[in-house]
Amino acid sequence: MDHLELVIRNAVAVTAGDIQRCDIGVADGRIVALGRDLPHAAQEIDAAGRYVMPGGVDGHCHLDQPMPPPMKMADDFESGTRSAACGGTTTVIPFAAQAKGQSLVAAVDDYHRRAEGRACIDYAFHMIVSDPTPTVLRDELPRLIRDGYTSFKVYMTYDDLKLSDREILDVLEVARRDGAMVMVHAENADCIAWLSERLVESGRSAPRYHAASRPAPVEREATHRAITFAELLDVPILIVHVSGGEAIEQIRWAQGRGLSIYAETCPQYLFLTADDLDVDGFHGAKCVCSPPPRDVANQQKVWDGLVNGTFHVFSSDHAPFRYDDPRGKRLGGAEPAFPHIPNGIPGLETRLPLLFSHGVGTGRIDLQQFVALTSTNPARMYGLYPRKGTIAIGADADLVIWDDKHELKLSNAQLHHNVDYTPYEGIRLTAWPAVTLSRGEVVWDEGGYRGVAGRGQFIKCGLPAPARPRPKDFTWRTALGL
Ligand code: DUC
Ligand code: ZN
Ligand code: ZN
Repeated sequence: MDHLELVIRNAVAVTAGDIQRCDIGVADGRIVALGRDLPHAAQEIDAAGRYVMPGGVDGHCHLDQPMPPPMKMADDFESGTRSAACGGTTTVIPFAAQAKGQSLVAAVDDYHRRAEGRACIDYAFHMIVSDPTPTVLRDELPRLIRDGYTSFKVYMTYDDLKLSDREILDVLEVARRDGAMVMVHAENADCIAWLSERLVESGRSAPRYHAASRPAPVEREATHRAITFAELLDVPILIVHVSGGEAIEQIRWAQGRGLSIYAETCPQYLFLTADDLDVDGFHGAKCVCSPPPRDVANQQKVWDGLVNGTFHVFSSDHAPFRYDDPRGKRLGGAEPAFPHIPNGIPGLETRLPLLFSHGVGTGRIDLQQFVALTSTNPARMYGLYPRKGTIAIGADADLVIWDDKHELKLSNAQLHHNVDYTPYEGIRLTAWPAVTLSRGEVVWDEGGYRGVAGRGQFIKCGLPAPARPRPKDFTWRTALGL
């Protein structure tokens, strides 16, 4: 056995596959031994029968993403990864976003500069493809996929990011050929523009009308359209931040037809409703995100989707903007009309404690489902498994020791992001990480944040696990040579 640098004793080690009592031995930042009565190590942590899980993998968060000035994200790689670590996440995958007219390689290079020396936990990159020029499709995208950037997001809305249907098909064709994973933001841009114009013209410009401008059918239609594109090209896609029952119906319909349609949801669709945008003053802006939170019946449908396997990943979609800030929610005035309010809410640090407390703690999901949704599946989906997302010999020692008897009322004062609010203020929790370890080093324990900016490493992604040989069984695919 390798010389052990750290042993975590008396763990109840939970993976997506099983639960076992064991000690966990670590050397060189990796798990090298699992068993009872491991030899003494220089550093020992007694987990005392607590659950020990793979660290969270947040497969959807936005950090220091370039924005049209003066808009600015509140968290960079330093504050964002600090906050993630304190909430039990040990790998983040934010987005290198291509601006229209920009080379995709330049966007990735710029994003590396933003991350360099700042992260305290490991990170990989997705890309956002907003300008799929012939050069991007032919040269840049294939090269970047080979170089470890194997997933990218396409938008069906937002003027500065959205692709036409034809462009989405072009991008899916590359993903199919090279085995990449495409994440889709599914909302119908024209419907949103039309509804927003009507609402503002009639004086309905308060934050609560953000929800009215993007009702469920707008998401349902785009979800169905994205599924149709994936079917045409026979390529897996992941529909991100699914907000409620109507989009879920489309996804289940597609999954029932045997299509490889994967789905993600986020805390805002379990813990917020449109009523949270409909509060006194301008405070509703704190919950402006897209798609918007729906109602209690839709929250239940999202819980059902987590329980019954419709959803594969549970991410934060952390998109941090300060509330009381002209670069944040008060962009362009003290109370801007809803179409000008930056979309997005913070959630990196609260993602795991919220789902553990209200999912596992209430018996809705079990411990293994929790690990699968928050760590193992995103690691698989984005080609980081088994280095990340599990407790196994050879895996990175990214581990969370949970305190599942930790009663608290959530308050922004206890969080470590750089945002001046949490949309989950006052929610009661029953669990919080006692210790977070990143490659065997403690980055959080009950005494506080222990990480160091710059210790986090960039990790290249392999090809996603869902990629599989494509059958040639339908005439239009055969005609296209797919
Ligand atoms: N919606 C997005 O599409 N991205 C970031 C945040 C949000 O609300
Ligand atoms: Zn999105
Ligand atoms: Zn997002």
